[in-house]
This record gives sequence, structure tokens and C-alpha cells, in this order.
Amino acid sequence: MEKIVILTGAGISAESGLRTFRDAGGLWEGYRIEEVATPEAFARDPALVHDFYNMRRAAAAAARPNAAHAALARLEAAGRHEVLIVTQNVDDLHERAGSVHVIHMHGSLAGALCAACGYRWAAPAVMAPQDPCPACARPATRPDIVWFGEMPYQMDRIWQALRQADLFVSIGTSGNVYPAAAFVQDAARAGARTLELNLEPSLGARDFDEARIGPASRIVPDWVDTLLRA
Ligand code: BV8
Repeated sequence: MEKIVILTGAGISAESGLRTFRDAGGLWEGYRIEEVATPEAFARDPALVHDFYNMRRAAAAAARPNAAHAALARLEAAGRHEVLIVTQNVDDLHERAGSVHVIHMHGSLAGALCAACGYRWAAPAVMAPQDPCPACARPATRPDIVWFGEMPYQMDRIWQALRQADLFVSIGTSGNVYPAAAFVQDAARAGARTLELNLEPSLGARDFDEARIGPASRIVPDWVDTLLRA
């Protein structure tokens, strides 16, 4: 059975109404994303960073999966390919569309983490710096998100999947952020075919065998239909 590894970024959730980093100009409240999504920013102003994620958590809860998320779930459910989604997104739209094999390499808005004892639990809608950890009671709670400078989650499992992939597909990502931006090279080196589905060529466009340009809600279902008709 063909193994397909699919990397998704903010662009797949754009038509669900969730802002991407580029379109937002990477700015929030006058801060660059790289300035807000860091451990240093959290140490300096935990209330500001919690507010940033409280806003993102509310937006994700109000959003609906779009036809691109649904098409990827349909591809997995068809059972003719081994499908793994590695998402950079922290929303849960893949899961809500029905995808099962999903890795959130940059964490998830649905998760909370205690910076003091490492305990993880389901994040409440609104988090605040003085919230006590449910396990150790210390006020050290943070969103379970991978910030710039932190180790992305499940990298060993991801690199193994890239080594074994027959096809690597990148959807809705600009190729700005590493190590995700290098996955296409890792997959190609291991012999996979590579395909980019994006609104515009990404920074890594030249590394792909093939590219289809357009909005994800159109080009992802078209691609899945072609695959399932073959
Ligand atoms: C790490 C969670 C060590 C937070 C995020 C210099 C060189 C190489 C690396 C570095 C470097 N300097 C610093 C680094 C490391 C750094 C990095 O890459 N920095 C960048 C800025 C240079 N990386 C890290 O720190 C990572 N950790 O390196 O640890 C290590 C290394 C290897 C192995 C182990 C350990 C951690 C990075 C994670 C940061 N956290 N997210 C949050 O979400 O709030 S990153 C965040 O930004 C997202 O998760 C995502 O990854 C990134 C945004 O990227 P995209 O998803 O691509 O979104 P973007 O807006 O950029 O693009 C949208 C695309 O969609 C566009 O192309 C657009 O055209 C397209 N689009 C829009 N609409 C549509 C569409 N496509 C289709 N249809 C549409 N409708």
C-alpha cells in the first residue's frame, strides 16, 4: 500500500477563516509572530502570550473544517493508501473533518502544559498566568504549543515516515519555518515523489517534482479525486 505523508500549514485553514501568518503579515498587536511565539516572550509577559492563544483558541473553536480538510479525511478513510498528516497547525480542523492519523508537530490549542512539572491536560477555553496546574498546583501553566527555539514534537516518528514515504505532499505552507520546510528534501532524498498544493509557489517550490497552484478548498479535493479514481 502506497505511503503518503502530507505536511499542512496555515494555508489549509485559511478558507475556514483562520488567519495565516503571512497574510496577517506575521503581526499581532504590533508584535511579530516570532516575538510572541517564544519562551522568552512568555517569560516576559505571560498574560500577553496567553491572550494571543486565547484569541486563537476561540477562533479555532468558531471555525469549521473546509473541503480541503474533508478531502484528506476521505483519502484516509478510503483505505487504499497509508495516509499520515503532519500538521504545523495548532487548530483541530483535521480531526474535526475525520482525519485519524494526525501529528501536531507544533502542538495544539486544545492542549495545556505545566512548565513546572510537565503535566498535560485539555486546555480550557481561556487560560491565564495565575491558573494553578491541576497536578502540582503551581501557577506555571502554558499552552501546549511548540514555540520558536523549542523542539517540535514527534520528530523521530516524522523523520521515519519521511524515509518510508512513496509520496510527500505539502499543502498551504510558505516554507519559512524549519525543520518542516526541509521535509520535502528529506523525503526526496529517500526516494519519494513530491507534490506542492499551494495558493502560490512556496520558498521551497524548486524542491518539488510537481506543483498545483490555487485555493486548497478546490485543488486538494481535485487531487484526492484524481488519486481515488486511478
Ligand atoms: C527548532 C506554533 C531546533 C505557534 C510555530 C535559520 C535557519 C533555519 C532554522 C532557523 C533559523 N533561525 C531560527 C530557526 C529555527 C526556527 C525557524 O525555522 N525560524 C524561522 C522563522 C527561520 N524554528 C524553530 O525554532 C523550530 N524549532 O528549530 O528547534 C530543532 C531543529 C530540528 C529538529 C529538532 C529541533 C520550532 C518552530 C515552531 C514555531 N511554532 N507555530 C503558533 O502557531 O502560534 S510556527 C508557525 O509559523 C506555524 O506553526 C507554521 O509553522 C509557521 C507559519 O508557517 P505556515 O503554516 O507556512 O503559514 P504561513 O502564513 O507562513 O504560509 C501560509 C501559506 O499558505 C502561504 O504559502 C500561502 O500562500 C498559502 N495559502 C494562503 N491561503 C491559502 C493558501 N494555500 C492554499 N489555499 C489557501 N486558501
